[in-house]
Amino acid sequence: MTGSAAARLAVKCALLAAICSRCRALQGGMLFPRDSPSREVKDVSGLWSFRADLSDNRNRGFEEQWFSRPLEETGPVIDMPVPSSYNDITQDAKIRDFVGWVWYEKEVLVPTRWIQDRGTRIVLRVGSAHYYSVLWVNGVQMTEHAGGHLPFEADISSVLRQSSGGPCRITIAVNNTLSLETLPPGTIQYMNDRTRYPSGYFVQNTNFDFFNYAGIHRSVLLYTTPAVHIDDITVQTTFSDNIGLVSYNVSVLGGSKAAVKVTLSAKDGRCVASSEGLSGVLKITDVNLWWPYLMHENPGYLYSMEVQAIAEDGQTDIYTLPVGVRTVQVTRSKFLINNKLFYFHGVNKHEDADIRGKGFDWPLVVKDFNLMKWMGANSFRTSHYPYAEEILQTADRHGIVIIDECPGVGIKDIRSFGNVSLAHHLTVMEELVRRDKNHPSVVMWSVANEPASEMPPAGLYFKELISHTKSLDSSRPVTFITDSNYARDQGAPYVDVVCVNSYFSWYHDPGHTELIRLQLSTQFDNWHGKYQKPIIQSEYGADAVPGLHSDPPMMFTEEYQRAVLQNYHSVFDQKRKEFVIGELIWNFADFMTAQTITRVVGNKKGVFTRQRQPKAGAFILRERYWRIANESGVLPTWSRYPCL
Ligand code: BDP
Repeated sequence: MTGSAAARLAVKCALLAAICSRCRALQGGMLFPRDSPSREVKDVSGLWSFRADLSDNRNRGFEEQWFSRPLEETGPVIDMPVPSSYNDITQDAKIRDFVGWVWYEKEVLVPTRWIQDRGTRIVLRVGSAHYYSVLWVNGVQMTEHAGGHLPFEADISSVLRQSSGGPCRITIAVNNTLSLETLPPGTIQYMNDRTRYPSGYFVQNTNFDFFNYAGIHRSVLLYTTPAVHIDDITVQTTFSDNIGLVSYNVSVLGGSKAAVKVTLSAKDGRCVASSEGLSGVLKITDVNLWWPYLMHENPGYLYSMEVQAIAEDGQTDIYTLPVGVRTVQVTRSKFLINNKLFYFHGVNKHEDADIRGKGFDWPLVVKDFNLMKWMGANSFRTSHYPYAEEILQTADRHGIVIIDECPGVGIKDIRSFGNVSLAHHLTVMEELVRRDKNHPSVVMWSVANEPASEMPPAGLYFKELISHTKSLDSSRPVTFITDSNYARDQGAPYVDVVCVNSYFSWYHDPGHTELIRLQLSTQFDNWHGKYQKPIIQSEYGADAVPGLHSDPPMMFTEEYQRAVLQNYHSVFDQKRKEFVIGELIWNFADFMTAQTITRVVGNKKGVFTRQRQPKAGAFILRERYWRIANESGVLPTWSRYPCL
């Protein structure tokens, strides 16, 4: 990373140009692409051509317009799988630790009928790319997007029609530079001591520990809709006795007059309710509610809501949305799902695995759900950013409850509480709610993790952020995750549920597990005393290097992790009779971090290794979670934990 002073300035500009996010107003819906009688989906993930722009100013790709011709004509390319982070795919540390623009390209074939039928809209959708993306088709810029964890898309019909049957060359430039205004925030620091660093040397600093994996992390899809199409659907559900109510709103674009028909079918295909018009209420007699895993013998019940938009010329667009009927309610000390007490016994996760980094991977998703169900977990938090939609869909089907978190992690610098940051944070919450509002598994929004909420602007910042989130979705509670020091927290007055992270005997009083019970009880009493709100222990844990043992326990051994958990659990058991409504272990699995002296090839607080093998702590949790689930008395005998 060397270069002249001019190049140095240019690199900063090129990096920062990526994140001076033009916070555009959000337009339209973000329905997950699905096949239907009127729609086709074509997955164009797979192998893409790839080049990191290693030029001193990181800007050669734009100067030489790499998007204007095939990428391999402008220099050497390598194979890059999509979806995947690029960082761990090669043997090159420069690629692993790269900061700046990388270029992806793929030429795909588009069915002729899509092009010839002028009534067909062709949309290109990227599930997510970290962090800032610019998208071209056949050299024409289609869209840009700021934010590494949410989808973006562009209508590419007219560009494809102009190239009359020619190829569809998709180029995506992705920049992982973080600034004080991105979510998460970060800074580029130039190292100016010429006796220690070469000219132009810089590093990217962040205030979160997980590795800043980058690249195209989720599927790239082409899909079609008719010209007059269903753009968005919003459902909200409730019930009374055995009657379920689904209120819906549909937005149709592409034509002024379209008739809308809605039918709701049960799992066996039986139509249980129907309606007409852009909005309405569907009434289901003998409703099957959506229940969390371990709260009912038939969890995750989903209806299918088929929406038809019939244009004046008779062309019909059809979209089918899975719908779960359930309610969520918070009192001063309880969390209720379908009017029944719900206790979160679950995990915090990361999208993280060997080789693929944060790239979406079905085998990993299914394995993780199997492990969560094996250990009796009924919930997880999407720490510290929105996860892939397929993960939420899986949770819907299995009845796993989700706290859906936006990427507001590591907000520690006072400059990240300014108006530009707030505007972007509001936009990200809008994008998140727009994408995830219809998932029954999502029961709460989390707007941030451990921000420096003691700083003067934090109070107003969170007031605005939380009230905006509530205005986007009045049906779910809102929280943010705080650290254990209640005295300096200015966001807590605005949340519905207090979520507290604490690491007693780890970051505080390391080695002293005998202090956990006292300190944890004090933490709970202070928070509840001050805010009179239910509390979730949203993080707690200890690093354990798998296979490292010591008795009496010492830090970093499996025995120590187990001792920490057991001490926390004894306090949870007292306080859950009062106002503690959940416990989420940090972390489900070990995950990669930046290299620092406090991490041994990643964060080892997982109760599973990064390869998903259990440590001693996993068995402690398994026994506990099943015991708690059995207390509710609703479990059918076949599902009971065998040892109890
Ligand atoms: C917590 C953070 C989490 C870290 C954890 C740790 O919320 O992201 O990974 O500390 O240090 O404060 O293990």
